[in-house]
Amino acid sequence: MPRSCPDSDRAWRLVVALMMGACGRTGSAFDSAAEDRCTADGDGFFATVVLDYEPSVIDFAAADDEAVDPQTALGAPDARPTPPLGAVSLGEGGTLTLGFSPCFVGTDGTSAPDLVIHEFGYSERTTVALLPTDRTRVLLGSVLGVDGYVVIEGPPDSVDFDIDATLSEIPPDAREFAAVRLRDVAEQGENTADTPGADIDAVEAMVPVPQR
Ligand SMILES: [Ca+2]
Ligand SMILES: [Ca+2]
Repeated sequence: MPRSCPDSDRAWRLVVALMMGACGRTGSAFDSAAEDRCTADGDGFFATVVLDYEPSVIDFAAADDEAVDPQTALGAPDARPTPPLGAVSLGEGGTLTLGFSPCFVGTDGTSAPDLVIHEFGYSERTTVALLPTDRTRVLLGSVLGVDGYVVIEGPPDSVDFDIDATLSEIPPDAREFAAVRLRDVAEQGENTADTPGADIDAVEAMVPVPQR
């Protein structure tokens, strides 16, 4: 399917939408309620909003409605072995982009995981990329991809990502992101016709910080 605009434009539109949402609620960049909620207390903070969902360009007969409902990737893990599954299928090579309003994704500055992907069913590889905030976008230099995202690496088949390790060359204060994009790595993993690609149950930010 042809894209209506380049990936970099799409990324920037998401940042603008996120910032407008924050200002619309509060009328200011800071939100005291957000400061209360976006606190790293060890429990993590789960994605709250779907920003984009583009499953495989190849249509598939979904196992159930929830298998193609990106809302099932929000909140705490709740996937089940029988329908409704509570997890969304990316399709072969598909993408899912999630936000964490009223928080941004931060890091703890140590080797502890900062982001955890809760996948359901067979483990299928995904590429994880982070959308900078309006503030951090200009601080990232060469780690920022042409599509406006920063790809982060983890051990093969890992679900825990230490953003600090991947971005050690940029200042800790610049390691703050507005959204997480997951892209299924096509042509690997189990062949599951009605739930193709990675099946995402939840995405957890271990260090949520108030939007600013
Ligand atoms: Ca870390
Ligand atoms: Ca879920």
